[in-house]
Amino acid sequence: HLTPVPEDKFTFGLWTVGWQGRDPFGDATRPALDPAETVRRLAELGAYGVTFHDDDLIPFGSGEAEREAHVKRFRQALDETGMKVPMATTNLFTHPVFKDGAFTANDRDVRRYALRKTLRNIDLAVELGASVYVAWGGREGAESGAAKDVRTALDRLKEAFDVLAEYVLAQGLRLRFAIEPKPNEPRGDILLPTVGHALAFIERLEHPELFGVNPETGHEQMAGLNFPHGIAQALWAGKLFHIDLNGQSGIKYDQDLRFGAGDLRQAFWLVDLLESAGYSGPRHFDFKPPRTEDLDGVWASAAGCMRNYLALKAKAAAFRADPAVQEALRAARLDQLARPTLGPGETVTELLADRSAFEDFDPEAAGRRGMAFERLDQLAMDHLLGLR
Ligand code: GLT
Ligand code: MN
Ligand code: MN
Ligand code: MN
Repeated sequence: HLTPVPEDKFTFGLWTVGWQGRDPFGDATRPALDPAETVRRLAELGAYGVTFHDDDLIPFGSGEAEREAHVKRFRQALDETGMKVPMATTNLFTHPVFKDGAFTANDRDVRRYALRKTLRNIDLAVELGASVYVAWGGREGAESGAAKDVRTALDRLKEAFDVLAEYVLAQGLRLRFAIEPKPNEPRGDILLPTVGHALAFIERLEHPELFGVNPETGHEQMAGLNFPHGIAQALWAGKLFHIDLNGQSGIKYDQDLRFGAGDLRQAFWLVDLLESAGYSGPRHFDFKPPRTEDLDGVWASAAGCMRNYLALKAKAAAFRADPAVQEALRAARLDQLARPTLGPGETVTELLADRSAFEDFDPEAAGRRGMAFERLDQLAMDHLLGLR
């Protein structure tokens, strides 16, 4: 059960294993990877598909003929291996033209260029079979107060997404957008910093039904947030269109560790949640094999992401199936949480008339009841540590 197969729906960004290890303090430590080769290696490891930024596949500034050749080579590798492309996205952050953002750059010509770059790659994404288009606004933000009028910038961000939605609808494309939040890095502060900000923003768009979120483990944790809770709210809202799985150890720079590294307990609860909720989308890894690794280390890191997911999936299933856990869940009254607070058809007038809800209720006695959460959580720990 620890050997990945395409049915597990594991996907990787070309930019993940392809990361050459350039960071703010050091040069690349690894050679560039050929996208077609990446497709083959990931297929051998048991992945289901790959995702890409326009510039991962077609180097920025390529001419038409070059562009065609890159796409052709990539498509050949996909056809040979059966690998899918469920998602694609736009690089709106590497080139200096995007130093002040793309859809919210103060310069209007930059914003128009960003829209054109995105529309161009949407056409390619759909041709390659993608049904989700990710929008990570890494440079939509600021380092200082007066530099960005945030309310106006949000108007421009809405405008951009409304234009993209209009395009998709007019062309009859089967494509939905997933907005990826991140609190900071590379900008000092980024717009739509968390899942919650993104969910609220989406409701202001002209076509909210076409927009969901692509939360990334480490990004929520950089803001000190509980990732499984954010994912649960996205699922609850019907907005988990995609997910970026990786690892992070607390509030610090974006570590992009392989999935399962970093906060292992949150990883466990996340897998438990995705699997019990019946999430059917790709399990997409957006990680960076540390720059200490050579190419063997890169593939070991990619394999580790999938192995850890499968291991946690087995652990979560065993946890849920354990009779002691089921009893502990009852003792913790999860079944009561599942019961609506008012009876079927009960009105607020009837609640007001119910003496047992107030006049005869004993808050002191209720306050003395233990919730039995510690025993339940220790059972989870025992499963995670292989003690059960
Ligand atoms: C970049 C970023 C990721 C985003 C990618 C999509 S690119 O690597 O750090 O979190 O998901 O643009
Ligand atoms: Mn990501
Ligand atoms: Mn990240
Ligand atoms: Mn990343």
